Amino acid sequence: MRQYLDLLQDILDNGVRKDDRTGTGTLSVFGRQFRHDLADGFPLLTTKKLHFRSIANELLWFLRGDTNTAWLKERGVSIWNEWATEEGELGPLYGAQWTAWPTRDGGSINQIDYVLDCLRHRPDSRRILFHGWNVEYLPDEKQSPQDNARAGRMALPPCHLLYQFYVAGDRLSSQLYIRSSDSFLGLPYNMASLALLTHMLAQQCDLQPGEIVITTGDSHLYMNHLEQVSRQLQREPRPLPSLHFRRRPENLYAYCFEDFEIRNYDPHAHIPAPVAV
Ligand code: THF
Repeated sequence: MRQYLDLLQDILDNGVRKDDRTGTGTLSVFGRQFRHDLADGFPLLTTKKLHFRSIANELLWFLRGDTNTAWLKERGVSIWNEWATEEGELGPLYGAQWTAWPTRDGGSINQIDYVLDCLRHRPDSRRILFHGWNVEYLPDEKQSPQDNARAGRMALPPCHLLYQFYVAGDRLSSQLYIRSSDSFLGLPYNMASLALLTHMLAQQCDLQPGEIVITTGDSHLYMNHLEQVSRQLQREPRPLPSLHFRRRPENLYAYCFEDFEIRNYDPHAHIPAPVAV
């Protein structure tokens, strides 16, 4: 995960001071990419302890098509609370667009099923992707996340929005485009989440996990994360953990947190940082 630390250093060295929607202020660079071969281990950061329970349950929640925080709360996951209404509603973001993109006839399209079908029957396709940027449901930028959710719009526009898959031989690779990358808090989550999804799709489609590629647009560090970033950069990365499945669920939607086992995760201590809302 040297490349992740190199990106943090790159932003510190080359970042331009920019204001942002949350009023926190950032250092920002534009357009970066890094890759990781899943054969070299599961990309869960070792230079600070990450909450794999939050990462895995968030992905399962997306795959449920769920956009209410209640299911996450039952599992002790609080990472979406700040943007939700009192009823836990977030509007039609991630999970809704992934599994139930609304169609003009009042129906919906499950983009994840489309990806599964491609991987099984047309693995050479150059169209194996799903997308979260449904312009009709983007928030009104003048309103709060909660008011947008109440009006049936997304509380936040998707940050990680385009997922593309690629099969060569029996190896499944994936690439994720992140338009706005909170590089200290969000990016480590996105990286582990993409890796987990790639492992799950590979297990379901009888493929081997290949590489993950992450491409970031506005790649920033919040001004109130800089001290934490310096602390992290002083740490030496440790060997990566590995991911094992305890069973093969009958389909992609039947996984639960207990199906995943992270072995040999020996990170440096967690570094707390405030999330910009
Ligand atoms: N907004 C901002 N400013 N950054 C983000 O990364 C982000 N997201 C999602 C939506 N809006 C965002 C929410 N994802 C944490 C991690 C991911 C989040 C939100 C918050 C966070 O605070 N992580 C802590 C631990 C918290 C926990 O696990 O309980 C950490 O130290 O990693 C990115 O998609």
